[in-house]
Amino acid sequence: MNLEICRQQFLETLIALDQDRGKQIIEDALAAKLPAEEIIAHVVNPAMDDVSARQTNLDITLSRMYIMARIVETALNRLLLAVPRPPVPRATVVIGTARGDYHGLGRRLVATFMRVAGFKVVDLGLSVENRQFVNMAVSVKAQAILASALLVHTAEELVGIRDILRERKLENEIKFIVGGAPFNFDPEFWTQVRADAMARNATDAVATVRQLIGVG
Ligand code: B12
Repeated sequence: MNLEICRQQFLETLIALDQDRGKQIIEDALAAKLPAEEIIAHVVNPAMDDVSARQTNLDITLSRMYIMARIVETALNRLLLAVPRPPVPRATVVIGTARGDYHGLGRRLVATFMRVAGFKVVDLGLSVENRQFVNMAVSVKAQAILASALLVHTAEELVGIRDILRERKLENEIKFIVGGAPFNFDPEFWTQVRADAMARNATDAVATVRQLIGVG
């Protein structure tokens, strides 16, 4: 078992909608001592990217997509238990998916990569109000808010986070970073929601947050 074989097998399993086999492939990969964070980065993430591209080309129906997403969720839940956590967090970030938006896989990948990179991550989950993002960031003294949106209209609403940060004079302490399909489709869109930055994927998210808040 290596990462490439594992990726191929996992993708075939998603296409075949075989939930039991999906679990087994992840167990086999962990048993073969492949590191959990590598499995996330080189197996689960690219398999999901492949599936997303097919869905965008309308090759996959929504009902099949639901089942695939559940296979990926199960894999992520298992792998998260195996990801090593650094003892002293570098900084704290709050992450969540925009209000009315129930796309969670990308957010969970970003959260995992941030944790692996040494950040404390407070994950508010799906459909988060703008005010909730800011209130939580203040209460845990977070240096950044990371907001995920996969639908154009939920992405547009994120501008409210900027308004609240401005109103409460928190713009110097809390950076605001966005990501998700609408921001990838239109590379200028993040400026419309007046974010401090966007990132295209989980690896770039880590680099962007590090740069913005000045953590090495
Ligand atoms: C899987 C999926 C679903 C699943 C979600 C399951 C789940 N548990 O998440 C289900 C089937 C439930 C679903 C439902 C719907 N979906 Co949908 N879905 C998708 C699909 C195919 C893939 C999304 C995904 O998981 N990608 C894989 C992950 C890993 O990638 P990602 O989310 O983009 O995240 C990466 C980056 O964007 C970035 N990132 C993400 N978040 C963040 C945050 C920050 C801060 C940063 C820095 C980076 C970052 O890093 C991530 C990791 O690399 C997309 C198509 C697409 N191309 O995106 C449509 C898509 C997003 N869905 C769409 C639609 C329309 C819907 C529905 C309205 C369909 C319907 N008629 O009911 C509902 C909406 C439900 C709701 N209110 O949220 C449209 C949105 C169109 C639009 N213009 O707004 C898309 C684009 C499909 C399409 N081609 O039309 N969907």
